Amino acid sequence: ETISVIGLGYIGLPTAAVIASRRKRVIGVDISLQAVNTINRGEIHIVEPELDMLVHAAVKEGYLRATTVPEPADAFLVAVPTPFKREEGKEHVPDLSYIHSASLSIAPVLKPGDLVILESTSPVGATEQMEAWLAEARPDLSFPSQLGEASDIRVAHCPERVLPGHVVRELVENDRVIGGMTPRCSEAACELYQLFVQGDCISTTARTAEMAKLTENSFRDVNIAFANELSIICDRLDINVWELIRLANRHPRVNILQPGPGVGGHCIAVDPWFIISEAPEQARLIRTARDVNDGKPEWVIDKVSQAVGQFLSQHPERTARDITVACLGLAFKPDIDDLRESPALAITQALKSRLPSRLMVVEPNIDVLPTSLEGSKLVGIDVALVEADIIVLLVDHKAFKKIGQEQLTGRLLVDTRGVWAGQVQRLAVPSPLPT
Ligand code: SAJ
Repeated sequence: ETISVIGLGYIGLPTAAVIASRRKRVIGVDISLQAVNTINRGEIHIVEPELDMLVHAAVKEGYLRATTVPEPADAFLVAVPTPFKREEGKEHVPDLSYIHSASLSIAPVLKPGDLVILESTSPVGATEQMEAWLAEARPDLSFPSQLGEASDIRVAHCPERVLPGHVVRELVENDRVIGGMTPRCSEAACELYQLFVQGDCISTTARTAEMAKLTENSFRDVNIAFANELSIICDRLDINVWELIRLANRHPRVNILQPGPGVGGHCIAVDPWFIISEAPEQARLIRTARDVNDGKPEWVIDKVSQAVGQFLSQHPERTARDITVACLGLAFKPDIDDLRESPALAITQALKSRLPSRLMVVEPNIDVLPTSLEGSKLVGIDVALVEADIIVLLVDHKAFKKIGQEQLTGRLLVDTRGVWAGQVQRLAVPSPLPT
């Protein structure tokens, strides 16, 4: 049995490597020749703990091989990006072009009995669309006679749900929702996942599986929005939100998430739009949560401006030009190097263009600043702690949690993650009085 994984990114590559580690022959396919060459050398082109060893072993033992052109296999797992795009008047329309090109590329090598699984997070109806694209593009079929029960291949949606940073463990331990186009398809997909999944594999329809994935990430987005909204309310009322959440969470049925500078990454800030774009009139809470989370960076930028004003009123001899603001963290969440869709990066960029002050950036997980921050200084934490007048904590990286209170004295702090403000009452910049 040969399994092909289409798309060797953050989901596809770990999945290919885990299946290969079960001594199954895996062919990985990617449009990037550079990624393919890297993998075939037994190396990896993304950052994910434990993945390097897994890929190295799989390639060395001959179970994993990468290529840019699909080859025949018995099962195909499609793990390609599903971003959103702009379309006349609408800003967030799901972009299925990668699924479309993946379908066109595998159609010529499909044979009766093959299994095609869509793992990419997708809007409701995408799996049905993929099945149609496959049938249409197959040279050996007279479209559209063979869809659903009549199809000679089996098609299912099994959304990935692994947490970046814990992918290798979660791929094996998490339960899987398996949405077949028909019960026969679900059965075949379950059998495949049971090769490496220790969690339960639960069958449903493709549409329900699509919506389940979108629901999981929207649930998190709505709950983070609740925490972010609380942080803004508490700031106005001069209450420490971190203490407040700790206290409220002592209730047996309350479990509030943590506020932050906004929601980043390519999942939680994207997937709710797939629901909103299908049901704009009904998805009111989900849309508001998106707006609350997307509005948080601007609120943080305001807080930093207020801190600058406060600093200058305490030091009348200084000017905004000769004070130093240090931004701690650029990644979209702690202890990773991923800057994509990061609110910390967006805030730092805005501060760079709007404040006349000197800007220092601390991000222990990268070596070079992104081009959008050219001209700013990437410094170590020690330098920032000595030179900064205002410290803006944007990511709760391990290195920042170790900073002691004594290293912060005399500085103004804007702590968006509660690393310091969570420990001590009123360490955050005091809010102006309610107007
Ligand atoms: N965040 C907060 N407060 C919190 C939790 C998170 O502000 O209490 C922020 C993070 O800082 C980050 C963003 O939310 O900017 C998203 O981070 P995350 O750790 O919640 O999630 P992701 O995007 O890394 O991964 C999510 C996961 N989904 C859920 O937990 C429901 C993961 O299981 C999915 O597989 C992944 O999306 C995906 O690929 O869809």
